[in-house]
Amino acid sequence: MKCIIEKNCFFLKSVFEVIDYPKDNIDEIGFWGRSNVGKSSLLNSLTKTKIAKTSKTPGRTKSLNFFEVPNKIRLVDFPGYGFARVSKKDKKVWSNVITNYLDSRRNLLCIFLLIDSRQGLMKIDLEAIDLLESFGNHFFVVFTKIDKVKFLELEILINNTEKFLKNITAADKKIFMTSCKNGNGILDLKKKVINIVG
Ligand SMILES: Nc1nc2c(ncn2[C@@H]2O[C@H](COP(=O)(O)OP(=O)(O)OP(=O)(O)O)[C@@H](O)[C@H]2O)c(=O)[nH]1
Ligand SMILES: [Mg+2]
Repeated sequence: MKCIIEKNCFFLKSVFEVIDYPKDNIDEIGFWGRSNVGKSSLLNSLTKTKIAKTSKTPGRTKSLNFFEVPNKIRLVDFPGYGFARVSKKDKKVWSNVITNYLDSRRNLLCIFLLIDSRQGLMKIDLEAIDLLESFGNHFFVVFTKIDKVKFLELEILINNTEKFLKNITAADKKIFMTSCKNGNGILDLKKKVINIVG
């Protein structure tokens, strides 16, 4: 299969302020999820490069990082959430760059919302889903690190998540299961990206 996102995807820019978004309207796909869930690793696996910096230290990616396949698509690595929380009781206050991007970025096609398969949907993930739902951002749940979880547990995880997502209008029915460690599910996700890009 010829894959447009492999190899010819390059780092464009890191954006901390709304004013610095790329100005042209190339389509974009966002990769979002908790700190350390594996966003940058997944981007590297999809593009078969090492363009996105990965780290064992949560909260490494603080900006929106734009990666571009020239004239085709941009993959956007989001800052991870759930790392710096004001207090456990408070609702998450999303940064302006995230809410503005989700709310008003016209060329944003969809979001891949990454969930650690060892934990499943956590409260903070539900808050992220609330935000996506409120802005009407079409999103796919992508479970990561499935190499760390037993097959039976994965089945339960999928069933519970499918049930939950039934009531979320913005959520796609398709759930992806991935591992960057052994490559499981990466091709499936890549096909989806190619399909979305069209
Ligand atoms: N076992 C396993 N480890 C993984 C997988 N994907 C990522 N990791 C590890 O998880 C850690 C975090 O990965 P990153 O890709 O940096 O996570 P991130 O979501 O970009 O993190 P932030 O940028 O801090 O939000 C690294 O140590 C990765 O090697 C996977 O599929 N399986
Ligand atoms: Mg990262």
